[in-house]
Amino acid sequence: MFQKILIANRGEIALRIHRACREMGIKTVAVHSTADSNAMHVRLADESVCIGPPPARDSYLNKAAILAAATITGADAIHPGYGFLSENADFAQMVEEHGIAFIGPKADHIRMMGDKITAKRAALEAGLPCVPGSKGSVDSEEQALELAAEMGYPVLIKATAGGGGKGMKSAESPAELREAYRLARQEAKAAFGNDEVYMEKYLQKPRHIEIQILADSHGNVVHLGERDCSLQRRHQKVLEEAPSPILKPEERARIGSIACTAIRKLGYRNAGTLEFLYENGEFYFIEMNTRLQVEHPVTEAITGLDIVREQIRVAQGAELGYGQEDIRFTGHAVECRINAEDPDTFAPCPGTITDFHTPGGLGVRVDSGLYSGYKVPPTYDSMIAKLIVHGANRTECLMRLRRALGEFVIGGVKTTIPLQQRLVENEDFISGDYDIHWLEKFVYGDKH
Ligand code: MV4
Repeated sequence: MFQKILIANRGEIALRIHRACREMGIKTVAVHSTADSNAMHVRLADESVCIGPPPARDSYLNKAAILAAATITGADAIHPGYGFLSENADFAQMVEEHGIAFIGPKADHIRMMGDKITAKRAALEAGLPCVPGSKGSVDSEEQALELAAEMGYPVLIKATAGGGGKGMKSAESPAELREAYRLARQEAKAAFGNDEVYMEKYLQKPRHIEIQILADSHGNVVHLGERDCSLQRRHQKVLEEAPSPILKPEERARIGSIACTAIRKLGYRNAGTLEFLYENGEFYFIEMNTRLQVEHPVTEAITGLDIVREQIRVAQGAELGYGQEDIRFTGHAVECRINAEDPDTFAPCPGTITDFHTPGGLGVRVDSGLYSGYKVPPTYDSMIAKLIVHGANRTECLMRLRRALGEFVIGGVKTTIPLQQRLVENEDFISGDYDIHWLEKFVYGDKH
């Protein structure tokens, strides 16, 4: 059993992980940059170690400094959270080689899913439905043109090392494809130092639906249903909900069962998320995330499970101890991401928090490292809080969400709360009628 866990992250997720550890009677070590000396997770942790200056590459991405901190504090395990080193296979491997448990999957699984071509190949072999496309990489413009002619337009060129939309270009004609192919490779090279690309049929109005799974090291796998993450702006999720307002129970059971079978075949351990595009009643696998995700609390709300606790348990070698039939889905949950940004221009807005009053009451959860007097540093991601609301059904959930957003007071910095307030009053959103492009139009276009 783990006695002490080092939390290799910052902000709300470091605090979230600390809370699970504290409830389990596990001591915590916070690591932090010089910009985060006064952070809430550092204050609450049993021990803390400063690992470097503000830039992430010198602190939260500094593998040697984090390993040294784990060694000197005698931590048994490292929880990487999300972002930073959470999907870095070399780090996971280094940690394990030092006799410290990595609270995540095996390095080989991180590596496999990090490369989108090997991920898709593995997914296909494990029986997941994928978007039609190239078998592997597309290595020349001629090959791209030939394949597109067979598949039919529109097509999409994606970076193998990608994710997050970088190195992704669509094309509706051969002329566009020549340009898209060149640009995608160029962008991928610049962003990832790897210009390998592949091709898919371009789905024009899908939803982004992801399936949360939990797997132990004994071959037990369950799914915790889906999250609808279609409301994104520039590949940043803004609001997520579970269950998806458009999925039927039979569809959930079918894709959930396919997902569990695939995860079992892969021999995967840890929490994980299978990302799908959903269009015209069909699921198409696109990527797998091998980490805890920002939006995990909506799944926790509807299942009553503590996903971080489950991650820690399975990393210790414990069995899940329950089967799919024991997972009950109750009600509806929504998460609003609250960023320190101008709600109109999205320009980051760091600064000192002068007031902080969080909403409360039945079905309301706020995950945030903020407090009155805290200084939001300019160095990191601008997400400063998550508001998660649960209700008996979607209507109740949205009424409660409007009430909770109205109670939220964050003074001293601009936040995206006003944008979230407009969103939850919108007719299309209320009826659940949105796809992955809808939010961009809402923010910039004709949906005000
Ligand atoms: C796609 C797609 C349409 N067709 N693949 C964007 C990021 C990357 N993770 C996958 N992405 C997409 N892949 C095919 N074959 C459209 C997107 C996409 C998207 C996906 C999910 C949520 C928001 C999005 C916004 C733009 C494009």
